[in-house]
Amino acid sequence: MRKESRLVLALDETDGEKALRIAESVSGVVDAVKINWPLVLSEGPAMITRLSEFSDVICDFKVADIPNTVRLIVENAVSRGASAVIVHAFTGDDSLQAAVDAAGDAEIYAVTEMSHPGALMFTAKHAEEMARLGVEIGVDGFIAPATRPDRIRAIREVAGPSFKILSPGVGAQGGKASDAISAGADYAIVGRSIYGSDDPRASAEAFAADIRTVL
Ligand code: OMP
Repeated sequence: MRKESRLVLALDETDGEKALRIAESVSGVVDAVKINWPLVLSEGPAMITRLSEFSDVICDFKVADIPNTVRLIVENAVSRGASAVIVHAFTGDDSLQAAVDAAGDAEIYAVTEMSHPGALMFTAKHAEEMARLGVEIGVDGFIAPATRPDRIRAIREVAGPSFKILSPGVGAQGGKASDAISAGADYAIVGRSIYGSDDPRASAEAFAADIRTVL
């Protein structure tokens, strides 16, 4: 995955043509496009392939299942052009291992602590343990919350320098991209504040400029 602007677009727009227009308009400004169930359920998994023609595509399916089902989902996403797949780590070692084995040359990112307030109930309490498991199994990186930069620091401490950290929760959820990068994230993930704005490219450029202030 390219590492220039350190910005990933979370394309949760559900109108397929609009989603493609936005992705094209920000290409060159963002390093990758992340898609999630809203777009895939409304427009079909062919969106993975269409978007992969002009960007690295991260399939944020937050896979949380038994190893065989994890394998089937990851293989399918990668065969359609995904460069990376996001999976939950709380499923444990065998499911996480299945994801890594199925990914081949694609990357696996494991969710540690989620960015929303409810994450404090369960995922936050085990975030470091999940990061340690990810390191042992050999995932490519972790998802850690821009809404709590101190928690990005904690995950970075466990993961060390060679694992990537992608950080959502910027903009609409209240986090700041430059704070996430300063705390140790490699990339900030931004959704509504870019795809929901009147000028997605200008908005993406503004986030990229904010990130540059701390590089
Ligand atoms: P916005 O809040 O619109 O910027 O979108 C954030 C994106 O990141 C959405 O696609 C979320 O599903 C995703 N996300 C989080 O917001 N919090 C997390 O803890 C994890 C993710 C994710 O895995 O990408």
